[in-house]
Parts: sequence; structure tokens; C-alpha cells
Amino acid sequence: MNPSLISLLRVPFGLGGARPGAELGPESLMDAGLIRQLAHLELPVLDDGVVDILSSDALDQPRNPQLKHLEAVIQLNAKLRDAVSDRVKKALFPLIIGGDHSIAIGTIAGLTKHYRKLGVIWFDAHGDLNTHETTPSGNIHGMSLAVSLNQGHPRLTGLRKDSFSINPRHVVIIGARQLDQGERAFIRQSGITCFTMHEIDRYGIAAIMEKAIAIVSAGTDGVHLSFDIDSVDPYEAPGTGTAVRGGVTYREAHYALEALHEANILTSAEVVEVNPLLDRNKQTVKLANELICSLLGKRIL
Ligand code: B3U
Ligand code: MN
Ligand code: MN
Repeated sequence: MNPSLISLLRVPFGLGGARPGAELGPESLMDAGLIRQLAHLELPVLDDGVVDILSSDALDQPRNPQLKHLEAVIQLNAKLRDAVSDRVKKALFPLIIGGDHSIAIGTIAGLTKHYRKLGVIWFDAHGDLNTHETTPSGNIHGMSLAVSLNQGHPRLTGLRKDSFSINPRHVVIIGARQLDQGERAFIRQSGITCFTMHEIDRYGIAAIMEKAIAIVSAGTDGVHLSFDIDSVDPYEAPGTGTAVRGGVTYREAHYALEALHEANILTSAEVVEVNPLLDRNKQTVKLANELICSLLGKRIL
């Protein structure tokens, strides 16, 4: 990571997700001492405020079962895009805490106002590569990587109209274990690299991170980490809306983020889908804070 000042943006938004509670993520991470832990690492962190919508219920008219809460998602992501763009302009390192994964649409739209060739590492049990035509749920958090690659409903891709496109060859998904039919086709056709749990089992997390780092840093001018906490096994991270068995272990997750810190390639990061309502003894909230510390340079020795 660059030694630049970190701008911490909190995004208490959950309407893109499957179940209520992700909107409580930022507050729960703060209550569990995120700022204190980062201060302990002697990192320059600017507690840079909250990005939120004005009102939620009035916004979803008319309802569209293929694009749930579309208006709220658009309003939130337009705001987040502009906030992230502003931080990049000021040479800050945006660190976004969500919120459900639909907020990656705004984060990445803001980043790609500046980065012409952004690389993306997408940690997730899922692909988030659905569109309104392929979605099994209508939940927009399952579409955010597709939208960031300019695929999907024009109201969503329209959020990216003044942003540079991302080359799918600069995108790596890690930890996938639940992909829908349309998402598999998307991966095959687009040139995205997808390291599923099968590849992590086969090669080990260290080799996978080495490959991922090489892919996102060759020919790019910035690298964003989008970390969905559901990439981690539900045994360690039960507090998330769509948990899937068979995820990365506690140590694999820490190692992956330590390796990213060491590689010194990231220009922004976000952590999403922590749902304190589904958590067990704040286990997932604490893990999220720990993982952020590993990403930002906390070392064992
Ligand atoms: N692929 C499914 C499930 C899902 C995606 N992202 C999450 N769940 N968190 C969908 O609804 O698109
Ligand atoms: Mn996700
Ligand atoms: Mn997920």
C-alpha cells in the first residue's frame, strides 16, 4: 500500500443485499474499535464520514423484482462515486466499509474516473456477475462486478458514463464457490480470471495470491481490492447475508491480505457484507477489523 493518507468512508447501506443488516456494518466495525486499532498501527487515517441515502422506503417506486431497490441503489452509488472520486483527486487512499456489495458499483465508478487501467481483486464466495436478465434473486449486490464491467441495466451502467472501462483481463475473482449459470458464461466469455476454492485447495493460497498479484499489476495504473466477507468460511464469518460453506480459512484470509500489503500494489480497498444481525458474539465484526489491519500492514512479528 502507498504511504498516503487513508480516507475511511463508511457506507451504511443494505438495500442491494438479500437480508437486512448489512447497513449496520460500518457502525459495528467502528464500535469494535477500528479507528483505535488503526491508530495502534500508527497509520495516517482520516475518519472521513458517512455516505448514505436521504430516505429509503420512498425510493423504490415502481418495484422491479429483477432489480430490487433500484432507485435507492442508484442514489447511493452516485453519491459514493463522487465521494471516492474526490478522495482520489486529493491523493488519498479510499478505504470503504459497507454495506452490501452493491456499493462496489459506486466505489469503482469513482476510482475509474481517474484510473485508466484499474486492476481489481474481488474476494467473494459469489461472482456478482449477474445482470437483471440472469439474476435468480433480483438483489443488486449479485450484479456489482458485472456493472463495473459495463454489463447490465443501463440505469446501473449509466453510473459509469464518465468513467474509464475496466479490462476484464485485469480482474481476478478469488474464493468463488457458488456461481450461477449466467455468471459462468460471463467468466468464460470475458477473460476474467476466477480462482475458485478448487484452485485454492490445489495450489494453496500463497501461489494463488502470487498469480493474482501478477495479473492485476501488469499493465494497470491502480489496483482495487473488493473484499466480500462471505469469501471466508461461515465457521469463521457467520455474520453475513448469504453464507456459503467451504470458504477460505481464517489464516488463508489473513495471509492473502498480508501478501497484498507486502506486494504494495493497492490504491484502494473496500470490505463489505458484514451483517451484525446474523453474527455470533461479534466474531465476524472482529474478523473484519483484524483483516483490515492485516491489509494495512499489521505484522505478527
Ligand atoms: N448469485 C446469487 C447469490 C448472491 C450473489 N451475491 C451474494 N449472493 N451475496 C444472486 O443473488 O445473484
Ligand atoms: Mn459479493
Ligand atoms: Mn458474496
